[in-house]
Amino acid sequence: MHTLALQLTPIVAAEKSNVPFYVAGGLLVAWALLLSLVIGARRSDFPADIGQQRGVIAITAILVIAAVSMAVATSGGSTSKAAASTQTSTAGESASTPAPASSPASAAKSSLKLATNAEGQLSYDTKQLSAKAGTVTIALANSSPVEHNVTIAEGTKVLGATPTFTGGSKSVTLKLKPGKYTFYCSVPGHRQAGMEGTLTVS
Ligand SMILES: [Cu+2]
Repeated sequence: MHTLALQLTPIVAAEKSNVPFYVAGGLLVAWALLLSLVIGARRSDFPADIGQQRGVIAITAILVIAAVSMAVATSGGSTSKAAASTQTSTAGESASTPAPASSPASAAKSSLKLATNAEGQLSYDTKQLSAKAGTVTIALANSSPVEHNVTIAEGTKVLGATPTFTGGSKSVTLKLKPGKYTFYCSVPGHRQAGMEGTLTVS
């Protein structure tokens, strides 16, 4: 019985601001002290029979339930306040989340158009191309009678190329990070003749 009183005392002390719980807990502590100090000290054979034992258990159970339910009832108020503030902060987060989610750089798609010289000169119509980082498609239109392609390289590393063809249009699609790339025609002699340029990805 001493043990019961000692275990309950800190709980009551921690909830002093809570009057109903304090009353219920105080009754429980008082009951435990009554049992252990008064009855237990005076009657060494207590509880003497099963009836007394059941009575003690019943009263103790009622007081424990009362104390616990008071604790639950009063802490329930602060719990719902905590839940409300959690919901508020969650709503704040979800409101700000779509902004970064809607603008990932890797989702950008760029479509570039490039054309060869229709008269058969060894040149493209531009020496400068630019695109957003992400998926980059370069379509080459070659209406000259000479076969051409467009090859994309980073330094000396070839990343991709269209087929070598004449007539119509062919394209190459690459995933590119920001940086400077070169584009050129890999048909022998064409790059040296001027079929090259810079692709800037930002
Ligand atoms: Cu060419």
